[in-house]
Amino acid sequence: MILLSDLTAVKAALRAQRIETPSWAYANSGTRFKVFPQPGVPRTPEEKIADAAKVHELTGIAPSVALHIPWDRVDDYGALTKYAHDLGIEIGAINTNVFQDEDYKLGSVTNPAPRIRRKATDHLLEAIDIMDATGSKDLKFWFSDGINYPGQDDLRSRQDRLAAALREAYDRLGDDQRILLEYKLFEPAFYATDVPDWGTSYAHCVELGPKATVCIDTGHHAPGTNIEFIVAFLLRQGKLGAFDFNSRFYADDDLMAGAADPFQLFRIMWEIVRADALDPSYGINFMLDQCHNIEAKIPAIIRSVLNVQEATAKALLVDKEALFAAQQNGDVLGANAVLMDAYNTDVRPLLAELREEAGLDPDPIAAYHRSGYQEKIVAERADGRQAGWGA
Ligand code: LRH
Ligand code: MN
Ligand code: MN
Repeated sequence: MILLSDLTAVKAALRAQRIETPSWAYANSGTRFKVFPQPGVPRTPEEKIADAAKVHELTGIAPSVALHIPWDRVDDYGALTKYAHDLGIEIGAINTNVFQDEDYKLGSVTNPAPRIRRKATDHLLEAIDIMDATGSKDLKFWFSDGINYPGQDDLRSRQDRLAAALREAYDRLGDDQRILLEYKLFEPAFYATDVPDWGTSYAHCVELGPKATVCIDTGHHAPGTNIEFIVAFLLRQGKLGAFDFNSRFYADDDLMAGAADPFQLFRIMWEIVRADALDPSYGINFMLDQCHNIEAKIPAIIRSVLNVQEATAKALLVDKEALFAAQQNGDVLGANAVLMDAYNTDVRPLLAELREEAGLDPDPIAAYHRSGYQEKIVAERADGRQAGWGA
């Protein structure tokens, strides 16, 4: 039973919610088999930011964009930041890329060759310079490092090399900057990955200190993994820094958040709400990390933002008192019913009302289609220089 006074609090929490969109989701992408280019896709980091600004304008809750270096490399990051600010956008997490260079065949920061480790670590440090220039607070690391065959390299030495590179980057961080260390079960390495799971990431973050936290990419686990348990555990330890939200049916599918398993997204957001960790002041960066290979990109990103918002609204509707009482009483079915009642609530009318109250269109996707933006970018960006993964 939701009281009117509770609804005011739910709406306030939803108004404060922030979701960060990834620059690379606006660009062309594909599987390793084929990239299907789309007309109107951005050619430059500026155009990716302009698209992100459109998503924010229509949803009201996506005011920052994550960059990926070198995909978003520019000469003047100060100018790029000013360009973003003029459109109402902040520069979010700076993602490093040590996975697309010939030199990194046997690893980047864990490579057996000192010269290559140096090159990779220098890239991590370069990303901190970019943070200084853009005002970004989050430095995100994902290492593709790993090995394909037993015996190929020494597992333990690779952990030592990883720790050394992380330490060097950590020591270079400013006071209000932090590291987000992302893990992934496998791919591109198939036998052993150097940061394969949350435990490895967590242990390195603890060793580094308070400015290092774990990033959970929802597509990076073995099938059946209970991700909300990881969320609850890391929150309790104060070590959850960020999410890369996306959906998966098989492996790292990078589909729209909330598309494959909206119930899982709700369970994750419930742990966030349970810990009072939704508000931006808590410090969790709720990012998307997706690729829209066959569907229209901007509408897909809007859909993803709305899916996260819907899961959050449902989590905020959980009747906490009833839930905790049922748990205390050992009422297994009652407790489960409280959670399911919230999940089964249709929150779309509530969110439409919230948007109208904020002066937004109640249906952001319809508003996008009516806006003429897609036709405009298709006409303006028609010279075939579209950006993609690696551009
Ligand atoms: C790795 C990953 C990581 C990268 C992004 C492009 O699979 O999730 O976050 O930076 O994809
Ligand atoms: Mn990711
Ligand atoms: Mn991924």
